[in-house]
Amino acid sequence: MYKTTREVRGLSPGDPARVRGWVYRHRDLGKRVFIVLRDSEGILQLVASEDSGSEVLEEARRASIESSIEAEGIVARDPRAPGGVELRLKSLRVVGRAEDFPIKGGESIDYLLDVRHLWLRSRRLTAVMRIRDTLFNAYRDFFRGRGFWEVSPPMLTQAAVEGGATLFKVDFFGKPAYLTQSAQLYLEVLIFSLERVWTLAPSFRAERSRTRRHLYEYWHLEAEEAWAGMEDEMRLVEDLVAYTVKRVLDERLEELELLKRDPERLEPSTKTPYPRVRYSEAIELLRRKGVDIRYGEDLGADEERILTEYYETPFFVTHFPLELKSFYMKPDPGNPGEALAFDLLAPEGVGEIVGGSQREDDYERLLNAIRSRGLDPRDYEWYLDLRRYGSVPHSGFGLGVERQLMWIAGLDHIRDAIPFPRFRDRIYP
Ligand code: NSS
Repeated sequence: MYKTTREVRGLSPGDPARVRGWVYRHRDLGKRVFIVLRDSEGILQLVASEDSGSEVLEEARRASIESSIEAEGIVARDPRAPGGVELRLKSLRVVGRAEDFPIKGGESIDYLLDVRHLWLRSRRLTAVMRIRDTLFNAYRDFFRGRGFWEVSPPMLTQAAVEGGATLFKVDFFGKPAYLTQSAQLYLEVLIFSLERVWTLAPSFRAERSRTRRHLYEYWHLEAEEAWAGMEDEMRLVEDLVAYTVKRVLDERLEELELLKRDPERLEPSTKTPYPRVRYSEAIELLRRKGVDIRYGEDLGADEERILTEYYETPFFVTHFPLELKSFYMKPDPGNPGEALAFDLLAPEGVGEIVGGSQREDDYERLLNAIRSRGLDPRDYEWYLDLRRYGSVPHSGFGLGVERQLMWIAGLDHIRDAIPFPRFRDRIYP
């Protein structure tokens, strides 16, 4: 039976153990060879010495960086070893010897992106991927606990949800089709039978802006609820985000530490409610800070970053001017120029991670909204049907998984929140 590096660290000196993994570091001191072994759980020092026998010593010399190896030895304490434990080798086998590994440290980001398939072995990216896994599990547990149904909307679609500018066109047997920007319209269909639904799937955006928080393909967590207003939806979103942050703090402290991410910064975000600020107030806050912005203008990344300086947890910006938002959003009955819409902004400069709203549930008003944005109502016939047959007040939201992960893991660029990022006009492996 093989043990993981983590399990070996839990053994006592003198215990035998078998391990396998990849060579993370290699140091040949002649009479002794030190190998740091990496597996999915961490790292462990292996030592081959004259006591191991000349064959083991020879094999240890051959074990170049990133070779895969199997080894057997006796656990010993050594304060100089990472984690204070090492394995004194009795046997060693190189399974797949690595050629000279192209990543040695200090390479440029451009180069590292070219070898992303190898870079993903780094401890830093491994830690991020492990946190990502925890998030995915936490999303599912949260929604199951709340009685939501998980559904599977399509990726190939016929119409825009979030505006035509970012649509990826696909040649669908000579006719145009698009990659989905959001599952929302399909989730709206499904609430008429299941009432509360959610999904976690890729969304695609042909973003013209190259920023550190935009991908062409990202993972989108979306939910939709019948009988829910904007306030209900905001409470759902803050509960979801607080729950998932708590799960990461409970399960992924080692990873956060490896990423030099201070858990104390995340702790306040495990508590709700999160602050709420109206768009009009946000404009005032920004103007007081000397930002040249007027009511009616959108909040860009820079404006969002300045707003995040006021809060140490995520916070909502609500009631945006209607014309800034998509056709499906319901106007505030008390203030018809504003949408019952909210964004959730993550602190520490990250900005928007969630966009949500109450949906327009009136047939005529929705039709007018579609027309007034220059969209073709024929493309939205089936969507309009939902308002013809038993329409119901409802709300929903979408969360960008990589955006949330960027914030939680303290990443300065979204590319490292997903194993194979699609950005900057490139498709890496
Ligand atoms: O455009 S959104 O703000 N809203 C929607 O798509 C709604 N139809 C969702 C819904 O109500 N069901 O996108 C939602 C989130 C946004 O807050 C970001 O966190 C993320 O999706 N997002 C992105 N992440 C990474 N890269 C790109 N390009 C991107 N665009 C949006």
